[in-house]
Amino acid sequence: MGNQKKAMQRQIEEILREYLIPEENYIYGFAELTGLLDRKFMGFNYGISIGRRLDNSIVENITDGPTKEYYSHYRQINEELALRSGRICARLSDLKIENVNIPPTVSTAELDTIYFQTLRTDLSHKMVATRAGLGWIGKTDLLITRKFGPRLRLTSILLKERVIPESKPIDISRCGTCNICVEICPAQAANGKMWDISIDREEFFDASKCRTQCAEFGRSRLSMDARVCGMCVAACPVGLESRNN
Ligand code: B12
Repeated sequence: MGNQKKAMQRQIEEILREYLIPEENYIYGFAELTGLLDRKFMGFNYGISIGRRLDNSIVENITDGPTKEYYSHYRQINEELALRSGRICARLSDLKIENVNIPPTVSTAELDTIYFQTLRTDLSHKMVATRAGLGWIGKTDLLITRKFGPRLRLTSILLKERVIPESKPIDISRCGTCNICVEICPAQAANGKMWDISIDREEFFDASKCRTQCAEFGRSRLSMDARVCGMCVAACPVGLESRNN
């Protein structure tokens, strides 16, 4: 890679370190996405995956269902991710690095209209994260990272140019025989099958069962028209182990 691209790469890492603070709350990585994205992202074959950890004490209060505290926490983390990735994209544009900022999630209204049938949006942040080598997909379809387990929320920035360091994608699950999230899922949405990049979500996880349960918890526990649960996030032993990271 030419010196100019190497210099550009260093500048990108400096910008990320400047905005993704405090460092202990963030992970990020670089993804090669050629051939993996929706046509609407034509030409954007590279990505930056960014993960922001959730507060352990709030996650661990999710025992038999979501709490109001968890709901406002994950919305606050969405806002923080959107703000930080927005600022990073502005700096990348200053350097004439073409980029697309993909928002952390979609609204409940969009979930219930545009994405109602498929529960599939234009870009899977988890896919960018596995391509960046940040983690694998667990049995209840969460990204599991060594640093935070599934206790994180994600966002992604797409890039046109290969001004990113090489990354080592993770293609198969490292959950082994653990079935804790499968058993604790109140919707019984997972069948325990292990993920790898050749199998589709539907083969191991029923997202519509998950949504129905999330909606029911929104009504019964938060008196809100919200989709929230988090029991799989809280129960994962990799997340428990990650507390001291
Ligand atoms: C639609 C959606 C939902 C739906 C459906 C959930 C689902 N599992 O599909 C509902 C409303 C039910 C939901 C619920 C929740 N959600 Co939600 N949701 C989304 C949203 C907006 C789109 C996901 C999407 O398009 N899925 C389509 C399917 C096909 O892809 P996928 O599920 O992302 O994952 C597949 C690919 O990544 C693929 N893959 C991975 N690597 C590779 C590599 C290659 C080469 C290939 C081919 C494929 C591949 O493997 C996965 C399985 O097939 C994302 C935000 C986003 N844009 O990613 C947040 C997101 C997935 N949700 C998130 C969370 C935290 C939740 C909840 C825990 C929140 C809560 N409500 O309490 C629950 C439970 C989630 C669960 N166990 O999955 C986080 C996940 C963080 C993590 N640690 O993984 C995300 C990323 C939001 C964020 N910004 O952090 N959600």
